[in-house]
Amino acid sequence: MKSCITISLVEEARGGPFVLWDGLEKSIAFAAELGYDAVEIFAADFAGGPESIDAAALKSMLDNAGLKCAAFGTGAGWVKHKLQLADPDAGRRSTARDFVRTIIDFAGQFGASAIIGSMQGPSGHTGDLETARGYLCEALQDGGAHAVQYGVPLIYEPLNRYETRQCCTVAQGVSMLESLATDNVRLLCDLFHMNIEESSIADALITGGKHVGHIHFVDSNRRPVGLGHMQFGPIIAALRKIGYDGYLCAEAFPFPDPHEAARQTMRAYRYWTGT
Ligand code: LER
Ligand code: MN
Repeated sequence: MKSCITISLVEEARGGPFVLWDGLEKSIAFAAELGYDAVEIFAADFAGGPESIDAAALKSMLDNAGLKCAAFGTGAGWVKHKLQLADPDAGRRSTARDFVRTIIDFAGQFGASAIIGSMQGPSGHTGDLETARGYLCEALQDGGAHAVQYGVPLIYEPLNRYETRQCCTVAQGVSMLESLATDNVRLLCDLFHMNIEESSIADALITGGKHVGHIHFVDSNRRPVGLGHMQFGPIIAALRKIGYDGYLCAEAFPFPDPHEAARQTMRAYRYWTGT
């Protein structure tokens, strides 16, 4: 398993569960200094607007630091533009899919995946559940097929019930993924959401099996690993049992501050993985 840490560039997401907030250059250098393998980036724009990431500059920052980019979040589509993939309005749905495709294309240059989290449709979306689920499946098929050209999967994240009415458990995620026309979508298992929704986090990871593609590594209270009451022994054992070799990515509140949260997660990562 490999270590990873989140960087947010989206001011509107302040207060959210992202660890580093100090811009790409400083955040990447700090992650490298602590020995992280990769970063996950939450950005507002990928298509050349004023808040857009410069791909060439990012590449050279990552190369200089010896870091990989594991994934890019798509949630700014919701946070900034109120776009979501299950919007009842066909035009808005199509704009939401285009936004996701832009991120898949951007991420592809880095061998990284795009993550569908809050873009799946929040808890308050209108319309009936089955229709909303159908729209989500269409979008995942579209995005999963689009990502094939980059040799990476699209990543789908079940969220807790207060954030979505789509999939809240790993089992629901597995059965949705198995119904898709593409096999290029994997699950993001966020331990914070799982702590709310699953009867056993370890058993749920076993259920996820080969579908597990990314982990948000965080404690029960969404603080960095070690600062809550999550039982990590069985979780790590379950990940080993399913042969998971992807990232354990710190997506946690920057508590008590971003740098200490990053250090705490790295200490916990080393402890639990024995590295
Ligand atoms: C939101 O709760 C979350 O976990 C993020 O990873 C998805 O946008
Ligand atoms: Mn998450």
